[in-house]
This record gives sequence, structure tokens and C-alpha cells, in this order.
Amino acid sequence: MKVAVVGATGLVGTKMLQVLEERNFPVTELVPVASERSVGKEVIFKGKPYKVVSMTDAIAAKPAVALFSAGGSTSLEWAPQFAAAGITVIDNSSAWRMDPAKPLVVPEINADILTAGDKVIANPNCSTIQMVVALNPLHKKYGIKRIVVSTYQSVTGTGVKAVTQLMNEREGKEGEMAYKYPIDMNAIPQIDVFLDNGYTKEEMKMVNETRKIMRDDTIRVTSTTVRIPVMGGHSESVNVEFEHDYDLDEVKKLLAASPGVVVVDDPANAQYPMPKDAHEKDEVFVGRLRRDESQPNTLNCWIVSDNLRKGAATNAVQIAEYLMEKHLLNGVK
Ligand code: 2RA
Repeated sequence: MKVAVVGATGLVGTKMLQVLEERNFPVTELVPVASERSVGKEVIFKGKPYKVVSMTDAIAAKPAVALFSAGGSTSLEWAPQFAAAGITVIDNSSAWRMDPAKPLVVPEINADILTAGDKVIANPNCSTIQMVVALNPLHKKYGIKRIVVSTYQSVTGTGVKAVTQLMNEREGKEGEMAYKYPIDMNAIPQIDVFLDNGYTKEEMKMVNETRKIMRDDTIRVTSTTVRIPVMGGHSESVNVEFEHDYDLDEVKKLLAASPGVVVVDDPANAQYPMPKDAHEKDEVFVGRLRRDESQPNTLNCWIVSDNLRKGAATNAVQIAEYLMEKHLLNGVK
């Protein structure tokens, strides 16, 4: 199958190439796309060099599927043009996520909504993906009423420039700043821009995307998102109130049996999820499971995942795998 990766030289694009290769996605020809200044450069895929091409050339190459990670404005302009050519776009930007006509998909939860007619499919925000993978099985069993989440997010979520800022600060070097403030030895309680309601865009993504993916607008969600000087994954402290009471051992068993979830919860031996352990893994790790003793039917937990993998590239490739298995891609038997 011909596969395009748009934004192939960025952090997520590079990870998409790695994940396609690792999961042995049947790529017969790769069509790497990047900004005009990267056209003509080479990317290596499965040991073979491929020349970076322009958007127009990528459409002309007619790939069956295009994985986009090139930012919202590029996606708004180009995804419809790929779609019009019959190419299925799986888009990692926020451009289409809340469009009622576009599916927002985490395969473990709602891949069943996908049809051959869906030509632009939105990949959710990284911090949302890891939370819903862990919480959806609990929602099905106990009914979630309200979620209070605080995040501790890796600099890799911002991109290469932020990783460079952190490294420069550690090495005492001057350089371009991705953030308004130093990130090393700091915590910045702002991810993305502020909205009129005093929340950031990242915080409202967690509210709105969670409801759309879990197909339940009654779930109340409130979020505080924070950037910390960490690489390898996002962490989330989650307080979740259920309609019905739960048994803690049953919660652990349910999570351990859920696809894509790994329970790491052994306080006696200081075992809990951490970004350094989640790095380069595809699963969502859950631990610190305990009753919120301040009110009934409420659980506290700690959720960690590699934001570039399950939070971005892996989720996108899993969507492509589902489309392929269900024969929902043009020209793919
Ligand atoms: C971040 N959620 O970590 C973003 C990346 N999509 O900033």
C-alpha cells in the first residue's frame, strides 16, 4: 500500500515512520511530505531512502492513506484536497477534531464508527487519548459522572524546538525559546493559548474530546494542564467520580484486562507508572489506584503514556490498521 506521511521530518512524523516500520504496516511505497524547504531531502524508511515531495506531488502519487502531522492550518488547507482525491487522511492536528462530521477515534474505544466514506479522520490530542484509554472501561462498568484531571506534560508534546530549549538550558547554552519562560527546573501551567473562559486550549481539548470519543455529553470534565521538564511521556493525576460504587480490586482487574492498558500499582514496592518507563512503549500505564476518601464512588489514579506514540503516532497507525483490516481504504483489498 502507498502511504503518505505529511510532516515527515517533525517529531511526530518521524515517530509515525518508526511505528509504521515496527508494526510492519504493509507500506509498498512511502510518500514523505514536508514543508517546501525540505522538499528534495531524504528520509530513510526500512533502510531505503525516500525523497521528500510537495503536497501537490503527494496527491498526484495517490496514496491510499495519508498520516498528517503538519499543524492545523496545513491540515485545514490540504486534508480536503487529499480527501477529494479519494485519499483517507488521518490527521493529528486539532483542525477537525470537534467537527461533528469528522470521526475522532481511539481504536480501543470507538473505531466501530468508521466507514469507507470517512476521508478525514481526526486523531485526538495526546493528553486526551491516554486518559480515555484508561477510563473508558471504567465508564462502561460504573458510569462516569465527573473527571478532575491535572497533567504533567513532556516537552516533546511541543516539538523539536522545546526539546532543544530544555537541552540548551541544561547545558547552559543560549538558544531559541519554545516557551515564554525557562522550562528546566520549572513547571509552566499553560499549554497552548488561553481562551475567554480562563482555560487553555489544551484544557478544553480534554473536556470536549473526552465527551466526543466516549459518546457521552453528560460526562463533566475539568482540567489543568502543565508543562514540566520531562521527556518520554505525559503523566496525569485523575480524580473520577462514578454513578455507581466500585470495588478497588475489581477496578484493577478490569483495567488489567483492557486493551492497551497496563496496571503498575504496587505501592509497597514503590511501583507506579513513570514517563521514563513509558518512553517508547505503546501502552497506557495506570497506577496509584485508590479511593478518594473525601466523597463516595470516587477514584484517584495516575495515568502515564508516551505522548509521541499512543498519544500521536501509534494511535494514528492503529486507525490505519483498522481501516485496512475492514477494507475501508480506496483501492486496498
Ligand atoms: C502538547 N498536547 O503536549 C500537545 C501535543 N499535541 O503540547
